[in-house]
Amino acid sequence: MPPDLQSWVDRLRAGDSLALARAISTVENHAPGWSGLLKALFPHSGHARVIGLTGAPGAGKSTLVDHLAGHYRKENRTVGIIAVDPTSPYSGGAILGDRIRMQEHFADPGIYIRSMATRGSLGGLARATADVSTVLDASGRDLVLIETVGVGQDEVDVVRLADITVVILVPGMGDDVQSIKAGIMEIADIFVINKCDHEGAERVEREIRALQSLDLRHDGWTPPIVKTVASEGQGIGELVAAIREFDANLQTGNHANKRSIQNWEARLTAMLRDALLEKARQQLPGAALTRYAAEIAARQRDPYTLVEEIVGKLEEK
Ligand SMILES: Nc1nc2c(ncn2[C@@H]2O[C@H](COP(=O)(O)OP(=O)(O)OP(=O)(O)O)[C@@H](O)[C@H]2O)c(=O)[nH]1
Ligand SMILES: [Mg+2]
Repeated sequence: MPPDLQSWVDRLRAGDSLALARAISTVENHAPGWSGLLKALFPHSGHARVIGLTGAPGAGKSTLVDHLAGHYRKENRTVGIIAVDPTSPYSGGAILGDRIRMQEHFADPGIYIRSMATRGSLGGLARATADVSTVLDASGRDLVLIETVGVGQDEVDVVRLADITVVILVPGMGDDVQSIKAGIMEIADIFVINKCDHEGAERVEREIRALQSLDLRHDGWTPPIVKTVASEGQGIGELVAAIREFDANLQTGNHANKRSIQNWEARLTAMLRDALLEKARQQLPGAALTRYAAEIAARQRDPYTLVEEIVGKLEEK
């Protein structure tokens, strides 16, 4: 390993937050040296618990993350927070709001907070979040909390990489459980009904129970439902306990290992797809895809032969 890379890695692992910030930016932007850095960091990862929290815009994710982080700090555990904020209509304000709310933590080196809004960058949001999570993990953080708005496939992919997935629902807001994608329901290890100070929490609970009776899971775990009023700090202890219990269950009966293998298979597939696509793009002359598309649309060319040709050329090299 080049000596400057080695010293970067050493500083990062010793808790140097500048080295950490630089590493995260490098990895997020695929800046020069990103892959060498991840190769060097990967062997040091795998120790953090990664908790994904997802839910509709404004459901109270940041408020919950804030309380969880505070709780874990009291237990003297270090925390990394990734606020994934890809949905442009909310991002500016939400990130600003998060910043203000999190300000009290800024003085605490045991909490590192990073907002990401990288939709459209190379390889997509899930890839970038996964890599940033690996960097935080390798830096020795005990917990990595990932907040993401649960709306699209990208977000589902983001929380899929977590060890523990918390889905946050709220009463009312036309945000019935039915309208939440089945994909998100399936990946929930723990449900939180936040804003229980509003009316309708029982209805949300009934709807979750009804869906659970369809038995979507294969590991025998029935996701508990935790009711919170995050803005008042109510129910945080229960949420921490639910996370601990799920974690304990995960550690028994090879569940953690199975899940890890499943996650890596998905991640590996995505990495391969990105890398191959990137390679194909590099081999095609600029704007070739647009020109091919025009030819295909005019039926001057068929896409099946074209794809075979492009992939064939990749194989030759
Ligand atoms: N009444 C009530 N308000 C809450 C509760 N939890 C959070 N809020 C408020 O709801 C608003 C949104 O909370 P956030 O924590 O920013 O929600 P979020 O899900 O992170 O929002 P985005 O990141 O913008 O999607 C804030 O004004 C919170 O103070 C709750 O339990 N009850
Ligand atoms: Mg938020």
